[in-house]
Amino acid sequence: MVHTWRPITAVIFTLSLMRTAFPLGTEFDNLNGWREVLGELKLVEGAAVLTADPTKAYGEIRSYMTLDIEQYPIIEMNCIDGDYKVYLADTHEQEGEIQYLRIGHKVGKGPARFYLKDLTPWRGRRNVVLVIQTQSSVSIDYIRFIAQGEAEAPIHKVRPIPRYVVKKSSGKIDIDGQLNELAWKRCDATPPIRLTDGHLAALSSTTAKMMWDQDHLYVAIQCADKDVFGTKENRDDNLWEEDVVGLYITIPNSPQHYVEFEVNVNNGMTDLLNIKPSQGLVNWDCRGWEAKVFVDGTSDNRSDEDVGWIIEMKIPLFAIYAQPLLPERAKEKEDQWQSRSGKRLKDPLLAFDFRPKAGEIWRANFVRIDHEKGHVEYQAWSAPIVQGFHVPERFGEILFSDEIVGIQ
Ligand SMILES: [Ca+2]
Ligand SMILES: [Ca+2]
Ligand SMILES: [Ca+2]
Ligand SMILES: [Ca+2]
Repeated sequence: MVHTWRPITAVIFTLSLMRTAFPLGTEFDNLNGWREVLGELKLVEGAAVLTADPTKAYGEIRSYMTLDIEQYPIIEMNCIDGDYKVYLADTHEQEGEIQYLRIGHKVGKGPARFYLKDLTPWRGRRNVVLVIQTQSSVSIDYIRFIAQGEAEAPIHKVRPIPRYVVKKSSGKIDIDGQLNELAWKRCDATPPIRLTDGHLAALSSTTAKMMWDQDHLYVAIQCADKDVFGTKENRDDNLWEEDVVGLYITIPNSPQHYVEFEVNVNNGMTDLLNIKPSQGLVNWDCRGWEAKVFVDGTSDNRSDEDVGWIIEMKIPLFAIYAQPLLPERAKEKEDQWQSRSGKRLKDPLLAFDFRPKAGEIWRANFVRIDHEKGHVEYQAWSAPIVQGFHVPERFGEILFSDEIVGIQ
């Protein structure tokens, strides 16, 4: 029987909207009959979401599985009934300028390993995708990534949830995009946040700080950025289509509801109330939210080299804890109150104090989408690991402390 190879790229594993690298030991199984599998394949421990679409031609797919080729020197596959070729492709350049590196060819069924040799010119590339070209009859049983010398590759560990201690501000904070207040100088920053898989360091560094006082949460985010990019500037624009930073906050007793604040380089501000993951009510506006952006560079010239941008903001705590979905929380409090007093209140949200207490933990995440001359990077303080940013169960923890910044 004479086989004919299908035109380039029978299957590419893609992740829509974001790039992800799969941790060592990640194994894709249940790929039998992958022709029909167009939906999601969830991997163990939430490592990633895999979407296989063998019908699509290469150029139609806009985002790809990213491989860290330093980390995965061996690709092991099992092919049930046919031949296949395996390539690496570099998609860093504009579409149409994709480079291929053929790394293996297997004829006939059975498992095979592909050793990534002579990768010198490919090292350090960050847009490497895995391309598997098959004949029409092939089924892939599994694909795994194994480190050289580690045939028994350890199952990856899910990134732990980070915690940030939010201390009290030691003085007045002017929301002017300058972090020259003593309190900011004394306030600890997060380590540079990583790509959304939680493993790869970001090209453009992002760090965040938070403080609070009786009524407000203060947030400072510092973004290194050689290509500060943004055209949008109106309230509630789709800022996530350009350079943007975001902050998600959820509160106790309301785990699936969270507020979202987005700010871009032109001081565009977008706020939403998410009633469940990715269902944001953009009409929700946070009264009293202030944000000021300082850009060290030019957001209207992409040919020069910029330094970065800073976001300083102040969020009224009331607007978060009294957001419209909180009546459940208020009802709980009111029921307790009624059982003691025998009365009911007209507006329990106003009557009870929902401010965070010292020792209380809320959930939050800082995220960033960074465009840099055609390359897009998705970053998160607490790695969502699965697709997209809207994974409230993966938000980090912010612990409200009575301690004042800079005072031990
Ligand atoms: Ca300031
Ligand atoms: Ca809004
Ligand atoms: Ca610029
Ligand atoms: Ca940028």
